[in-house]
Amino acid sequence: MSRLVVVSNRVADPSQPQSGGLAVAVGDALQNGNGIWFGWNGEIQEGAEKSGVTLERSGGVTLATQPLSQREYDTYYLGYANRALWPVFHYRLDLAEFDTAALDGYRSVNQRFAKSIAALVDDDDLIWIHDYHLIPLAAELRKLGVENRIGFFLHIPFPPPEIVSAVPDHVWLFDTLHAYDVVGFQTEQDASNFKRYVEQTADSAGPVTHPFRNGTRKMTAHTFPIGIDVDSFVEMANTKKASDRIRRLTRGDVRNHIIGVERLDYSKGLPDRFRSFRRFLEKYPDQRKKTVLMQIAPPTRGELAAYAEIRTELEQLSGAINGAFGDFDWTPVRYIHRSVPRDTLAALFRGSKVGLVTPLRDGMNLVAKEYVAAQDADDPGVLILSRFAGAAADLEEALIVNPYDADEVAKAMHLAVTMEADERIDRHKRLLARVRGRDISSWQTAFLAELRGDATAKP
Ligand code: ADQ
Repeated sequence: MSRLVVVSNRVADPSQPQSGGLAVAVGDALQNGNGIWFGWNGEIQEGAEKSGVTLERSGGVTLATQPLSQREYDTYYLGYANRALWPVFHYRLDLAEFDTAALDGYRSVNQRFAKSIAALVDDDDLIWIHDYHLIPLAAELRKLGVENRIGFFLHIPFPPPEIVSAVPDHVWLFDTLHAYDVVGFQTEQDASNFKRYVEQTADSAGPVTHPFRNGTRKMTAHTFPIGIDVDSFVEMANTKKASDRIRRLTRGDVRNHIIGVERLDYSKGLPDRFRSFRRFLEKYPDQRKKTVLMQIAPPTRGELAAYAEIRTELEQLSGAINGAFGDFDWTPVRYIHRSVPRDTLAALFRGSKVGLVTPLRDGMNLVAKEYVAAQDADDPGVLILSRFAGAAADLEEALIVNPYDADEVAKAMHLAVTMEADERIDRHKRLLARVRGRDISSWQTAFLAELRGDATAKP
């Protein structure tokens, strides 16, 4: 029987709580079968370049992992994936840093992973590779003679060609995508940016008969918007433990809890969000003391300067808001720097009148969908969603905002905390139908059907 082999930079233990969208989505996708999850085990070890693969079973999945050496971590992971590709793909050329040693490290880790995977797969296994750390992996596998069907899913945005072509060696990098059978994007906009990039590069490199044809292999590019496991979120938000938590959260004078939950990352727009909340308190003084912004943001990639800076900036902003507006009995911003178990998150979402999801750029954003799923259908909260999150292409009944515009976001906050029940119920009903319509299982089913070459299935 053919197995599913998922490959991602980081392999996470599916039995532990996760704070990254990819870890959550992939963990859920693999639970259903005799799958293998290959990737980095999160450890840095001397001599890792020569290490073998460790296999272990966890939560119904075989985890196949390898450590990285310090040099690989500094170049492949920090240097190229997160100092060059992550900012570029999030439209932040100003933060991108390119250097040859980082690119070399990126290539060599992809080569090393390819050798390990080639030794692990059977001929009829499907290989599904995830995200920007591993773009050239299929090309390396092909060089080793792996002829399996291989798919790639990009969890983050694909920006317009005018931006991605600033990456040195972009022609090499994106050409390796042609080694896949299927390349998946989150939104139509990402897929269309990619098609435009391919057409423009092909134009400058000479005529081609088909933009996605490379030798004998035909790659197809499609949109597969990622979703969540809706029922498990609904269930988590409905337990007795959840209602106890909500009761504790909502006692006292504060009626309006506004919640934000994300990894601490500059793409998530947290400083702009804090400034918008400040504007809300300035413009609507009657809402002071009744409203609290709870921001949960565990730090990630702390070794990178851009991440350390944003942490300091947020601490200053929240301190300034609390200093200027707070009182003995009211702290306007509660800022928590750690991962929270998923059932606690579900309860916090349900107990919050407003879900504030305002990234400056985001591939999809699963938090927006989780917030909707966690609501009480008879008394739901309101989702405020950035137009620059992939999720906004679908979740039309959210209050869609421009996260750079503090006045607009402050106004949406006011509208959300004062919205009548009928309108909240109506918007939530439609949003929940959309979240259910594109859940985690339809995402993986559509992608895998396309990867198997099943002609009847269309994304
Ligand atoms: P992320 O950038 O990590 O994912 P997101 O889609 O919001 O962003 O997923 C985050 C996940 O981690 C959610 O399931 C959330 O509940 C969880 N999480 C966040 N903070 C947490 C905390 N403090 N404690 C516990 N859990 C926490 C990337 C892309 C996204 C894309 C996903 C999936 O950047 O655009 O939606 O992959 O493709």
